[in-house]
Amino acid sequence: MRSLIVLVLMVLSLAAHSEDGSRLWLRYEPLQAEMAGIVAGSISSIHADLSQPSLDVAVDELQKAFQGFIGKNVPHTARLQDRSVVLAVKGSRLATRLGINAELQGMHRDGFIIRPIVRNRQSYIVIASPTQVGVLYGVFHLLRTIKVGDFSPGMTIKSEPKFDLRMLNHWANLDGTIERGYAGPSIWRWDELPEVICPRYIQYARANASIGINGMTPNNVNADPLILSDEFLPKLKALADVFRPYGVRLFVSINFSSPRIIGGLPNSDPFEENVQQWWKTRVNDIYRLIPDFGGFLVKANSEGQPGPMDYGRTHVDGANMIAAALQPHGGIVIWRSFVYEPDGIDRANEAYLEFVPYDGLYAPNVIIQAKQGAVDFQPREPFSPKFGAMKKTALMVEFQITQEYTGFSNHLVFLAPQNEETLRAETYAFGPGSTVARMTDGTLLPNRINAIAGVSNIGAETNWTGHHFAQANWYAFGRQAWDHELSSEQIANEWIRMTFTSDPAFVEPIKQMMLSSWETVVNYMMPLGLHHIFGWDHHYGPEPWTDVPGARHDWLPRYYHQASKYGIGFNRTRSGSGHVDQYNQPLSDKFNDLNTVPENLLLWFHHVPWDHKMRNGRTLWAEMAHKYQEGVDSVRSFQRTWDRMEGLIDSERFRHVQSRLRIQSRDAIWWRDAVMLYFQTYSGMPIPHELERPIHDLEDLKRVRLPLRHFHYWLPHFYWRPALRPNPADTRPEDPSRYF
Ligand code: GCW
Repeated sequence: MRSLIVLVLMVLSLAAHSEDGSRLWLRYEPLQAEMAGIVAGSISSIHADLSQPSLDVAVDELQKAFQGFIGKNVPHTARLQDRSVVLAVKGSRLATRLGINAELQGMHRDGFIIRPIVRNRQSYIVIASPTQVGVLYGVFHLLRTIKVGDFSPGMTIKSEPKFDLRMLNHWANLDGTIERGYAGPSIWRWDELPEVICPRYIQYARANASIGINGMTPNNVNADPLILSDEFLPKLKALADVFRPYGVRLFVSINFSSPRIIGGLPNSDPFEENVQQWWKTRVNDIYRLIPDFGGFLVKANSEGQPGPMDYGRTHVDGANMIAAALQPHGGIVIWRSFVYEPDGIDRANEAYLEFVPYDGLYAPNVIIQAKQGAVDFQPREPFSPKFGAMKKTALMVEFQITQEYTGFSNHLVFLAPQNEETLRAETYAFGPGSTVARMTDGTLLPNRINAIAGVSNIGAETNWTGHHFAQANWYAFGRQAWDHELSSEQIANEWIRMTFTSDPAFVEPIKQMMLSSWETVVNYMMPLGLHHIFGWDHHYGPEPWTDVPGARHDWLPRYYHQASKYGIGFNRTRSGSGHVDQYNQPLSDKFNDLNTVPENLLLWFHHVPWDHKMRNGRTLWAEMAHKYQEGVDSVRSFQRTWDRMEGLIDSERFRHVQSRLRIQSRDAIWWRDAVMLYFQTYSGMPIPHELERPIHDLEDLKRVRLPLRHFHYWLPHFYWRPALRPNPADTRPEDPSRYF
């Protein structure tokens, strides 16, 4: 009796936690009858002839999946059998016996083939790759095709990643907080490592392997030098050991002043021999513990971080010095180009001015990591012109998966279309076809390191990312890093089916909702090329009016919107900051000319009068009003769409998403009212009468204070900027339970 009660309790507790989002897209729920029949009929066992860590993981994954999919234990057999799934690594006895080595010749080391082979009247589904990790990728691909409904036992698939290094950057601090993290504290428990290996680390590595992510930095780019201390190296080793079977290589974000701060040297000048020696020795120490260590990610001379310029040296001097220490071990330096010196004319120009003149001078094991846009991760930015300008230096894109500027984990925003827009953007570096993707994936600039990075959105929350739909952004980044030609639609389709259900009544409307969600957030936050009109520091809500006495002008919204009674927008044309000329022709002319600039970037490149005539005949002012209203209307339609889904999925996730959509809807109205009412004080024009009226008063909205204490984890780690100060004119008592 007692054991029965225990069993019931176990089942109940399982049920209670089963749809909490912790399983991500790796939910192996029973297949629909037809696919279950096909799988059960074509797969009877698993065979892999050598025991290697990644193959063991692969076998385990297949067994788990088939158990869930068809409710059957598919055994791992010592011999080939009819209807075996066969896992073969190039050059192994098994691969030779199957005669598959030739096909793997010249293939990317992470690539794989899935195809049927018939021998002696037995048929197998073979998953083969040049490496064991490649086989694991093939296994995850097979499981995806099954879940998405594309599987047939006769199918042949050959897949290779477009980027060699597909990595996540965690902006997690060593104290457990995460800069710009919205899903709870960090999953890295440094205080417990290396002794305690939290099971989440394994799940993390597994999830990354399932989408092809093969590199990561666990710590913030605003880096604590302690990460390289004697105390931390064994902790790093423990993580690297966990990740290795899943093909995820460990990198570390470093602080340029480490030699001085933890090495006890008088300075960290890259020209000093003892500094160079310090890096060499430390790097050797790391490789002794972690032979496949990836290298360092560096944020230098940016936002208060130390760097070579502190000693009158250049980015090249700094990057190449560290690269020299890593080079003998095959490690690389990923040097960020997110820099913007104060007092320039235009922040958008800065990184280009600091980096492009040094094109070609970086060591071969240095790669420059540039944010997708020229300023920051704004809701919409044109791609950074550096991607079309640096032809002799390896360059990689940094996307932001965490939603610093798109509503945190409160707003449903599927970012794949944004990444897609950047990756497919034409730079014209070598004429048409020189897209950002092809400039960085080794196609147009071969023989260089090629890579892509995303700033991770995961934290310790049960569902990993705060919002269930934010998981899709982690998923999409991995899929796009593997293949930037995949469409956002295909990625959404896969993710929905794996994460929720294959019921078309759910898949189709939710796919449409996801695909329009990025344009929606652009509309209700910053349409028509508006940018950086966020609240000071938190970057969540609207504060186009913010003024912080003594702050750098390029941290304040007014610098970006430049609104006056005459008009609005940042003049980056030849009569303004000249930023347009950092782009190649014909883009520079196109952006420079008011008649040809894409209207969704109008105010990014131009300062225009309020009554400027848009191509649809509306005034700029009216068009802005329409865009904001469109944004609000779309979120409301998301709410309606979502409510119709009740019953098609579990109530746990249904309710969670429903409640976040409510916040998003409220926030969209907040944005619309705040921005329109504020700019109206300049334009003096009425909100078009066919549109909804504002429901707030501007003065009330100006008094909104975010309940910061509820958002501990997005407070930046560095305290060199003035903290949010209460508005002295604000006499209302603070009510942290509401925004306004
Ligand atoms: O957008 C800014 C963020 C900072 C971040 C910085 C960067 C890690 O507001 O929090 O710092 O970018 O990318 O370095």
